[in-house]
Amino acid sequence: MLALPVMKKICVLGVPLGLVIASGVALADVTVTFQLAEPTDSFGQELTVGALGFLAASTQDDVFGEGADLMNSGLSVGNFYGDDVILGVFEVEELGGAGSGIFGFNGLVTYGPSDYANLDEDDRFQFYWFPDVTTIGTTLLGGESYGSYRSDSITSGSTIAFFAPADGTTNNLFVNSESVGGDVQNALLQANQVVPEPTSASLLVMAAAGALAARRRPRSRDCLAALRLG
Ligand SMILES: [Ca+2]
Repeated sequence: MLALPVMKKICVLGVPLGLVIASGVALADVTVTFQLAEPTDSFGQELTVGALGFLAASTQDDVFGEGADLMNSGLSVGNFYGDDVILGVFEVEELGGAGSGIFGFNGLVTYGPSDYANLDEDDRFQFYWFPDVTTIGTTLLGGESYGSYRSDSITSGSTIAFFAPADGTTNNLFVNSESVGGDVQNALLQANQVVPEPTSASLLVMAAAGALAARRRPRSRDCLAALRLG
């Protein structure tokens, strides 16, 4: 019976049946089947099953947050860091099933035209992966190892490059390293970046805040003493 309202919608809009995708996906939604095969950690070793990565979009400029920009970002769909927003979170699995020996990310990203502020067609996409993060929602802190990748070119098997596709379209975005016969250099899929530790300047600010709090403490004790005396 679920099919009835959909059929009615098709008649009203005059849209060909072929444009209606799987249930739960509205006509104007963007869908991207994303796959990235054989990313590696900082040593060039295969990631372990369960390690997380995310696909992000930059909604207002052409650059993505890197390094310290990622500090305190929560690793969940819909979270913004600056003007960049996380569209999908994936975990490493054995692509092609157990025994294939090929590890990577694979999943579907779907969003509607008004799901994310300022996200428009042709906004840039970028993928990040975190060899040591396995819990969705993790807050990224200093010292976290990560890699990031995007390309303006459409690589083999893909229908789009790393740009937001048009509303209502279904797309493939595949990234396959040379180690699995793809056309992306292995070195580009190595996690060779680190979220920096807090700088000495920010530590000074924290120390100053601590000193201020310490100065306030005796005063509050004085108030308590005055209350008791009163
Ligand atoms: Ca940006």
